[in-house]
Amino acid sequence: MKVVVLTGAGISAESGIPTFRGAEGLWEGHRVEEIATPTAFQKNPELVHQFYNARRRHLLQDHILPNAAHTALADYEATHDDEFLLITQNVDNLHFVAGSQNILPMHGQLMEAKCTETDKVIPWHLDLTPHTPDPETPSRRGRLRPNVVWFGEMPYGMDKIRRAAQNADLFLAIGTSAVVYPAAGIVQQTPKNCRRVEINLDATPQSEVFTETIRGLASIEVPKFLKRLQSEETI
Ligand code: BJW
Repeated sequence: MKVVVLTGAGISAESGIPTFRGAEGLWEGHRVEEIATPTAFQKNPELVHQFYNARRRHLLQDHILPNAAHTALADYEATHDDEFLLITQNVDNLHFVAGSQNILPMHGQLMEAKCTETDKVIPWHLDLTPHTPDPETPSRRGRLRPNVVWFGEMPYGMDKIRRAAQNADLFLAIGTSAVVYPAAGIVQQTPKNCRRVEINLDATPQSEVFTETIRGLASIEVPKFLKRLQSEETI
């Protein structure tokens, strides 16, 4: 059984990382749609860097750890003997820390920086400013920006995502509001006979496309669902 999982901010909420569109989804009064754009970065790079510096520092705290949902996905993948792809919209590294292997971070990673001249990506754990040079650009004109995908930019891995979705037997969406495209449209690319399961606290604009909807906390419902799936697979 070929499994494709799509995760969003809801899976990391119980690890202490705020979601984008929840009650506490504003950052200093700004909506993510106002900050996560190339235009915002051009107009006010200090503000955009502050947003990502704060989130990077938050993620680096010792108490920010994967929760039972991240761990259950890593454990399931470790025993699964067919294709498994974990697509995450999250820029946190909690799936990596949990031990998942085949991860596609389609909106990039907070712990990486990208050169504005060469697009080369390097690991990065420190604060950035509009003047932080790329240590590796020969021209010395390159500056570093967070390696995250802003509105209007192309997410990573779209070809791989499309191929995996088109071949999926099971598509599992966890903790995503399904309002940001192209991620929200991946479920529509799965074949007719694909089992499509949504785990979320609330209904989403895509809920009707799923064959099963499970309402509840990811930390409870993901381990429960994957355990059920494993017992179905062994029958
Ligand atoms: C729980 C829970 C718990 C809570 N347990 N559940 C008009 C129409 C359609 C599309 C467009 C349009 N105008 C423009 C567009 C395109 C645009 C877009 O989608 N805009 C919409 C806002 C309308 N998209 C783009 O620009 C993308 N690029 C693009 O389209 O390129 C062209 C292209 C064309 C064709 C093919 C391919 C490409 C780029 C989008 C980049 C998004 N970037 C961000 C920021 C990343 C960096 C950062 O982190 O700062 O990505 S925005 C932000 O939203 C972030 C997230 O990954 C993304 C999705 O949010 P997510 O994860 O769903 O979080 P929330 O907060 O929205 O939802 C949390 C959910 O969890 C909720 O449902 C809760 O109920 C649930 N939950 N706790 C279970 N404990």
